[in-house]
Amino acid sequence: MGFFMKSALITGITGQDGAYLTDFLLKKGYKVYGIYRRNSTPNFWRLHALKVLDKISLIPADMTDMTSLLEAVTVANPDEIYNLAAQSYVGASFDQPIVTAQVDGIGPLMLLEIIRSLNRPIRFYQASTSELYGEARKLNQQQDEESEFRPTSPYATAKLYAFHLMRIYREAYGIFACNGILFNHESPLRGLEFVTRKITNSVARIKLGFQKKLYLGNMDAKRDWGYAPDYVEAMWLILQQKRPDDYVISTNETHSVREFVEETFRVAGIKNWEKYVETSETLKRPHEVPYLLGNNSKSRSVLGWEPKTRFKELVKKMYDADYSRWKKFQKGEQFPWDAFNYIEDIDILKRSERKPWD
Ligand code: NDP
Ligand code: GDR
Repeated sequence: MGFFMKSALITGITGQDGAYLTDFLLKKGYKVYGIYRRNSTPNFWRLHALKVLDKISLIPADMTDMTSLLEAVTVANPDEIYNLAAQSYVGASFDQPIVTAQVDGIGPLMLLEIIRSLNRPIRFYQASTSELYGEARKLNQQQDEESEFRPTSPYATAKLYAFHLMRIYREAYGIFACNGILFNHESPLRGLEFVTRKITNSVARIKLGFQKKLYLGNMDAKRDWGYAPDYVEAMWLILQQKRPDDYVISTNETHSVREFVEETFRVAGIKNWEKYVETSETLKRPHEVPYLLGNNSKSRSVLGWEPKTRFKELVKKMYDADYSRWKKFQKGEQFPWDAFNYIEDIDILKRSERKPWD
């Protein structure tokens, strides 16, 4: 271990961004610690896929449990904390608003309080989100650090609470706390419930004959989709600046869910995509964010960051990865735990479908 080796503590290390950030920080020479939740089934497939599981130290802790968080920070004694842990699925936040508020809102507060009480110069990155903009009053405009926040979900509301805490703790106590306002970012390691991965996984299955239809909700929603490995670099850059601040991280391009579907079927070489896609009312959200388009001028000029991967390349990377997982399964080479479409195969009743007596 080098004398000047920096250390980082990552919450949410088992998630998409946690895995890529781990890989990135290890390559920068960091000692990486991560907190993980005790589950009945281990959930390390992403860390395993990136071959980093044996290079990190894991500490059991939960974002709703102050004692375990304090233990994690004390044991890791980090120079930097990246708070990526969250109930991150917007749709689920309507079903579980209270746990979402605890994990996504109170969780970051507990970490800030720990830093304050330990009185150590720990730099803190908070995973803020373009969902904060919500239903903007000014339609179809780019969003930057100065744009208005009008959240439309319990998820975004909890994240907004945490967003303001970062500013307050840096102004009140001088803590180096920063928000990365990241627009959607995707990858082959994205969770299957998110629309991009649901689409690429389903189209790969359709191509190979494992699935007949793809069911979607609102196909008109527009998102500024980037590539997760590009975005974790921005998280790190945000904590390397002289002063703590907040930054938008985006590609400055927007596409609809329909365009994502069209492009995936095109890459798969399947014509007449409409034959395979149906929309379902039950997959629509009680309240929607219709349009997201970032303006990353500040991060370009201050951080020197820019996205490397564009929309078409992103779709292709994701589709190719899912196709190859299912192809290996077809050849009997491996069971695709990382592509198993449990959401399609399991009957999960949404709150709106349930009768009060169910
Ligand atoms: P994921 O859903 O892939 O990962 C979430 C992580 O949080 C998982 O490691 C999960 O653990 C962990 N977690 C959830 N609840 C708890 C808890 N109670 N205690 C401890 N850990 C918990 O999210 P992403 O990697 O995509 O996103 C990372 C962060 O960035 C999140 O905060 C998200 O809200 C935010 N964000 C993401 C964007 C995106 O497009 N990906 C855009 C903007 C913001 P487990 O594996 O056990 O479930
Ligand atoms: P989002 O991502 O809500 O933007 O949050 P998601 O991929 O879930 O939805 C994007 C858009 O697609 C529409 N949609 C569907 N979404 C899902 N999941 N499943 C469907 O079948 C479907 N059909 C249409 C949605 O309504 C929505 O408009 C992600 C998360 O990573 C957050 O944690 C993060 O903060 C934001 O991105 C930025």
